Amino acid sequence: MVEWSENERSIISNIFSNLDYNDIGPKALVRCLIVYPWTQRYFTSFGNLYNAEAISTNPKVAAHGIKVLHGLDRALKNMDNIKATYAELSVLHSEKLHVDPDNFKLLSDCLTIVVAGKLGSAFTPEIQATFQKFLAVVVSALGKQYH
Ligand code: ZNH
Repeated sequence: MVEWSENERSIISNIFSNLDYNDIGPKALVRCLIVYPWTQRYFTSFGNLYNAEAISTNPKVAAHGIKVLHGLDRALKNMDNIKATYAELSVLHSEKLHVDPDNFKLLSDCLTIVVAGKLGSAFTPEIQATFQKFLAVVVSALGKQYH
């Protein structure tokens, strides 16, 4: 099981309580779709994703970015049981959506970059390490139900 120090817990809850989901969620997903274009294949139902401009102004992409970011709330509220918390979402991504689990890491890296850009110098190495630890645990949990 993953252990969290009191300091790590407060860092994580601080980041999320100051996060503008409606801004950061879309930016992270947009960045992922542009930088790793093969991730677009899962979103054909979202319409026009022809270029960076189309991706960044697509309302369905924005809405989904917000939804995914809210998906992280579950981990936040269940820090000591992240694996079980994502069991159902892991099955969904594996069996129904057929999302290659490598993509979870790509999106989490994009999220880290966007959060870093937002926080600037407040995103200290210690905060970065804790945030990336948190995302790594989520990514691992989301990949757990793949066979
Ligand atoms: Zn995912 C969906 C989360 C990643 C793809 N997602 C989803 C949802 C959620 C999530 C919450 C919803 C579900 C329901 O409805 O029930 N994701 C998530 C998270 C993450 C993710 C948390 C990480 C971090 N995804 C992802 C990726 C991808 C995806 C990476 C690809 C690339 N998802 C997806 C899809 C879907 C989802 C496709 C479906 C959409 C629609 O709407 O259809």
